[in-house]
Amino acid sequence: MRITLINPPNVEFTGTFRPPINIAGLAAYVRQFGHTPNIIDFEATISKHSEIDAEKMATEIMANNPHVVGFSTITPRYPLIIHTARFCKKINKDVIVILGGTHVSGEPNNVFHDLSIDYAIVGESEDPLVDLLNALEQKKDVRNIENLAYRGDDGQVIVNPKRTFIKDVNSLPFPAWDLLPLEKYRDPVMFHKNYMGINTARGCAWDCNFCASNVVWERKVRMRSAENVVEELRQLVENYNINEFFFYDDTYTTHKARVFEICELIIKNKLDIRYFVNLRADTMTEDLTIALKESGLILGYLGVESGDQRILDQTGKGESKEEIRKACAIMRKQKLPFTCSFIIGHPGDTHESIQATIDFAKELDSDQVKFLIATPFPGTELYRLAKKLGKIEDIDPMKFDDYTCYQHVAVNLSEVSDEDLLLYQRKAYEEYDLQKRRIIPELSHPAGGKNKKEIEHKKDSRAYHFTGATNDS
Ligand code: B12
Ligand code: SF4
Repeated sequence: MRITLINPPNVEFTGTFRPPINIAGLAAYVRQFGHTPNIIDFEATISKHSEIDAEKMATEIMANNPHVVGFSTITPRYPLIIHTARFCKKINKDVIVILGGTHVSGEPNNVFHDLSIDYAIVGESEDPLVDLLNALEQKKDVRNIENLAYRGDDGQVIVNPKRTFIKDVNSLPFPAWDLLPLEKYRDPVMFHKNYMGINTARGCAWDCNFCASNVVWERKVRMRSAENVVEELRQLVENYNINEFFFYDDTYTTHKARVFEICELIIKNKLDIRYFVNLRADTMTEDLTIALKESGLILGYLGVESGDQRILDQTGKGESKEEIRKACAIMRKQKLPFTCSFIIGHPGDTHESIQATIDFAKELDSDQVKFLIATPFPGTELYRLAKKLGKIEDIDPMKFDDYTCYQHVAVNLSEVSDEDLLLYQRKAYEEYDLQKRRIIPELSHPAGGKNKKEIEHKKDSRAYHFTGATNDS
């Protein structure tokens, strides 16, 4: 079967493009079973909001005459996917349209409100996708395929039971890099030239109330071996001349022994690479920081979430402010740059607790910050809470484009108003910037010449970095 896998465009523009290794992995997988995948990465090719045109996208998708079109779905992109799918069906009513990814895994019942969607696959999708393509090709009944969601005869959505997870994640093929527009993957702030994403594990052992990781991976962590990971890096360095990487793992530092092994192998194999990863404060130790830095880590991303211990406890993060302070001190001592990410608008967040978050951000003095607005993504604890409180009872799925964590308060679960949450978000960036200017004397120098430029660059960095980067470990 010919299947075209789609990464829809970002609804906020950040200047960076993240390689969709999820669909590149699926492409590599289905290819092993004789199917013919291709990938269209609209995130990489559409660079302005005004360029988003669902009809044009559908025309490009259908130009390949696929049997199946599969959209990777994160929540804010859902409405655009529906518009595009409608046009695909208009061009060829027989094309099969399927959805997969975190959004559909969280609320499969909610994705069939439009007739242009034929099937959804929930959770880990490699084997269910092959089963679906095989069944469609052989014109067999698809209704017993595990992980499949579909519209039953009476219009009712049926979600089949899930199959067990793939046991050995080393058995997965490397992503189909040959199907990606590799020259497009640029991140002018982080990296020097083209870079690639890599996943060294699936799942996260923790269970934070705002996080959507467990929606797909159910808190089960499966790790690739150090050898397997370094082999993927080696192939990218040697065959594609890519030396810069973003490790997409939820929490890269979960198992220290494996991290040490990967670091050692990178050095032993003389891989000249630079990379950045998501960390957890309570996993950071001095020896680990040194090993990471020596093997090429240029930035660690730390999810701090709140500066108020009561709120922090409520998120289920399982960390204390003291542990976070300690991790930041270690990274500062070892001169490892790091980003701290915070959430404003947690359930129960008050003016005081939000101010405590802003103050904690200033105290931690990370190299960069990110202040997100709390958003109840389908399948998360926050989503269940919002439902329980009756805040999303009659949610219109075509309004999911508000679920960006920036510039919108999709559902307010805090004790302060929507307007105030957005004001606090701005205030947080402003106060952090002001402090940085005081700390870095050359940046606080009266405007003019080089110094002014640096300040502008700093601001730009934030805009790039903090409006679309990824994870929140
Ligand atoms: C890279 C990344 C991005 C990239 C690109 C996303 C992309 N194209 O996939 C960028 C930087 C753009 C991004 C942005 C955002 N992201 Co993001 N991101 C990630 C990250 C770190 C890795 C994704 C990945 O490759 N995972 C590994 C692969 C193997 O897993 P997977 O994507 O789930 O894919 C599997 C299945 O879901 C399925 N599948 C996926 N696609 C498809 C398609 C088809 C057709 C089928 C059948 C199956 C299928 O098959 C795969 C293999 O089994 C995840 C964290 C995570 N752990 O996944 C967050 C994550 C996906 N992001 C998330 C969020 C919240 C965001 C933002 C909404 C908010 C923000 N500011 O961070 C923005 C929104 C941007 C926008 N406005 O559109 C949430 C998802 C919440 C949701 N319901 O949408 C996640 C899960 C983080 C989290 N822990 O909560 N993100
Ligand atoms: S926020 Fe981080 S630590 Fe918490 S569940 Fe998500 S990935 Fe795991």
